[in-house]
Amino acid sequence: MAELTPIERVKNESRLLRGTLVESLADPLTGAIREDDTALIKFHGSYQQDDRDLRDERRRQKLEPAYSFMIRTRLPGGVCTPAQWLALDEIATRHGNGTLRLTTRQAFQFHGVIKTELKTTMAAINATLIDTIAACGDVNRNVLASANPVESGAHAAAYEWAKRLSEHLLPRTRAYHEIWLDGAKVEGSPEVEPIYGPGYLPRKFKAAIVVPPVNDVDVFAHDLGFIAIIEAGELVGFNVTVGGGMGTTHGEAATYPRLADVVGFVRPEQLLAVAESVVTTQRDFGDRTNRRHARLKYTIDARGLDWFVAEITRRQGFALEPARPFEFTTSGDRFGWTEGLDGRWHLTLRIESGRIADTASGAKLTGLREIARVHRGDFRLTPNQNLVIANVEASARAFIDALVVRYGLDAHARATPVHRDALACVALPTCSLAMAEAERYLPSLVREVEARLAVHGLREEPITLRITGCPNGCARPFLAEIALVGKAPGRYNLYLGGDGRGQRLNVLHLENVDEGEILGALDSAFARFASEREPGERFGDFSWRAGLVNAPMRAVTA
Ligand code: SRM
Ligand code: SF4
Repeated sequence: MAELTPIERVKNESRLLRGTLVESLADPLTGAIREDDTALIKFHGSYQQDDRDLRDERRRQKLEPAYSFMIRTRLPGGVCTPAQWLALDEIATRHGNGTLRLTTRQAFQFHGVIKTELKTTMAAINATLIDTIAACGDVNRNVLASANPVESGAHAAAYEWAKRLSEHLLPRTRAYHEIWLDGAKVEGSPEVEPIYGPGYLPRKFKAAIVVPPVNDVDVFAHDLGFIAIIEAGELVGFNVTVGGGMGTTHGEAATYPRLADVVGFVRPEQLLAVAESVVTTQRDFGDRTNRRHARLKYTIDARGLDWFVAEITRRQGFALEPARPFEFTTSGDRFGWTEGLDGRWHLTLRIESGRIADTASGAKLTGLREIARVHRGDFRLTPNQNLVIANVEASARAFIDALVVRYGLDAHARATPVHRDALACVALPTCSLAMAEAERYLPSLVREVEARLAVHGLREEPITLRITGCPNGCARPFLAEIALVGKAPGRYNLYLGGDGRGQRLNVLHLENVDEGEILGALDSAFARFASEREPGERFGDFSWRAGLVNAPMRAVTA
């Protein structure tokens, strides 16, 4: 029988995620923590990283790498108050690298926190009533919900269900409170993890709730998804999706992105039971011998979808009803102002790569601080690294608009569609897995792509462009119409053919190419698209019809 991966031992021997984290933090001789603890700290919402820009120089100077920690919050549905925003801003400025990073999973990330400040920072985040439990690790991660949740009853319900789902699947160990908040040690009867058990899950697990017609959460990229079904204006339940995921490894055909399958319909009151049966099935049958084969998508493909549905039915004690019709028209965010049913307003801002900082191109951190000081509604992080200033009274709109312009936060009104919708993962210098640049490369890449589009009269064409520094897929690149996936410094795989609705995977078009080759290929594709497209046809659809991509099509049909 194949051996379990080393991380399984670490989890099982960790006394429910405690390990030797306390000792690691207290060790003054290094800026790092012990190796086993680097796996455990993820469950608490943090990753040990080192500044890759400085690696070679520090090696030459015989210094240990410039270690620091990334901290990620758990923020179901991405909602926080202005008071929380101000507190998080202060934490980023005081303990981090002076930036707030909005992620593709509606959370905040802090980068650059050094070990000696880690505990204070974790406690400071917790004091804002936002925690970091299970933001990373082999557990259910931050639960996504369609943004603009107060726009209709269904959006508000989706947000409430995202919070309940996140709470329901939260680890029960008190380790987080003990280690970071000096909580009392648990005495007496041993703690249990009723859903996860001591080995937690074989791998990360991700869930999302979406309200059609905008597939802003990319629901088919998730292990578990719920598509809200609204009939006569009422939320009657959800279609359930299982087995989505993006991560792949270059050159390993046994790893692949997979779109989730729609397996049935449930009533709202059945949602938590279904989620629990999916999670425990993955807990018991997921592959714990190979982390590259451990996500739910591989469990389903190894045993078959019918087996999987029968197993969750047995566990939850009821059958799913047949899936109901649904339709997605776009993925991504809706920018600018929208009015909610209650007469309050929501402004979606474009935040490039989710990075909020004061730089030469604008004082965005300061600007949002000024807005948070006067804003009486809330903030909502979108699943596309953008930000909604939500629940604004009509009378406050002009004031907010003035601040948005003053601090250069009005990119949503100025940027081309391709720029507005583009996503890039963090990549260098903090991500230890990056093979190429992504976030830092996006601005110049977009400028070059825009220039090619303009030549062919396509400047205002909505096209989804996503770039990641490696094939793990953190910006969900395999759903984009154009995707660059990092292979080596300055070299990428180029994918074409997503559908702009998050229902079709793209296909490898060129392998291991540099910027010149990428832009050359896009230029000729745009030229053909401009002259041969059918009315209203999207670039991704044209890529298939024109034979720019040629492979079995993998798409979800409603
Ligand atoms: Fe991710 C690992 C950043 C969303 C798939 N991801 C990482 C790490 C932690 C690198 C590491 O393990 O050392 C990156 C930290 C970079 C840094 O310096 O901050 C990282 N992932 C991100 C974020 C910040 C990207 C962003 O630019 O916004 C996103 C944080 C989300 C959050 O708040 O929780 C982020 N990651 C995603 C997504 C998109 C999603 O979830 O909707 C995916 C693809 C969906 C999926 O999971 O299939 C994703 N990240 C991965 C993977 C590949 C997993 C796999 O199944 O193979 C890894 C690597 C791993 O787990 O081994 C990874
Ligand atoms: Fe890092 Fe790769 Fe994720 Fe980008 S896609 S953040 S390079 S793990």
